[in-house]
Amino acid sequence: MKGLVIKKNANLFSVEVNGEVKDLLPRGTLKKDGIYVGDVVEFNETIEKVYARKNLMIRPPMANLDKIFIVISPSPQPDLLLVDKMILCCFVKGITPILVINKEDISSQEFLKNIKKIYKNVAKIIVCSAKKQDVEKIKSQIKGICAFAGQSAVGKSSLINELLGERKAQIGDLSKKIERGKQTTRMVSLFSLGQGYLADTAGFSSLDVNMLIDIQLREVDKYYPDFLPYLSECKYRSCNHKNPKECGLLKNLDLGNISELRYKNYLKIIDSLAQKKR
Ligand SMILES: Nc1nc2c(ncn2[C@@H]2O[C@H](COP(=O)(O)OP(=O)(O)OP(=O)(O)O)[C@@H](O)[C@H]2O)c(=O)[nH]1
Ligand SMILES: [Mg+2]
Ligand SMILES: [Zn+2]
Repeated sequence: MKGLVIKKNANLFSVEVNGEVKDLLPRGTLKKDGIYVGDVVEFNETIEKVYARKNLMIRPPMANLDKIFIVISPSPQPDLLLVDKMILCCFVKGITPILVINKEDISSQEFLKNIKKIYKNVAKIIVCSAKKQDVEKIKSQIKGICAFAGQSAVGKSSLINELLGERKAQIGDLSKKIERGKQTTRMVSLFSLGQGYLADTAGFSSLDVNMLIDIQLREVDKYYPDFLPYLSECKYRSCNHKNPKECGLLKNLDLGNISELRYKNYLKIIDSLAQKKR
């Protein structure tokens, strides 16, 4: 039978099939380190094999992510370079990024307008407030396997708590108890929600550019949906987007079709990737 791994606890895996959950061990030849939450597995009495993955994240350890909700807020002020790195990482891994502006209750119109202007051609944008229990717009976007990301204190845990309600509260108590006993690695669980699953972890608070190391520097611009329509205007296919005489991006930056911030962050990301490759 085919099922979805929704929890990993030491060597035991919770596998869901048709709404039913079975706790299973991997068969002898299968390494437990080779099975992740989010994996689709074949099983009988034990887990027999792992089906091919769409993607894999190491921290938090999860496979087959479909969507990441990247959370920002007016306070703490957003680190938009981090946001751009996360968005790039999503596109490279085939994950749909959704930009969530939390703390609407303390957001100025100017702040909202500014963020929408920068990201309107990049990702879907949701404005919400965990404090006002206004999370329906997120819930309706949950499809497939979803997780949250974002810098500290933007409200990821508050949003997850709001979405999971009592189910999350129980988990919180449990993990605290375990931690007091002995040191534990952070567990990831998937909760069935909306039309998909939500990971109970808010573990993507920073992002390692090492994850992007394998992509060619010349390919990075293809993962910018806001740049894509203008790339054909560059004189050379291998344009480094720095020479105003030959670059279509710079031309459209001047025309106001491309965000200056997105462009500047793009150059920073390219530079840091180039340094890592050296
Ligand atoms: N005004 C306002 N405050 C909020 C809202 N959501 C969360 N907060 C507050 O923001 C602070 C941080 O929230 P957390 O949910 O802990 O943030 P986090 O993103 O999980 O932070 P880390 O776990 O450190 O990554 C808390 O004091 C929350 O009460 C909101 O919608 N409006
Ligand atoms: Mg948190
Ligand atoms: Zn160019």
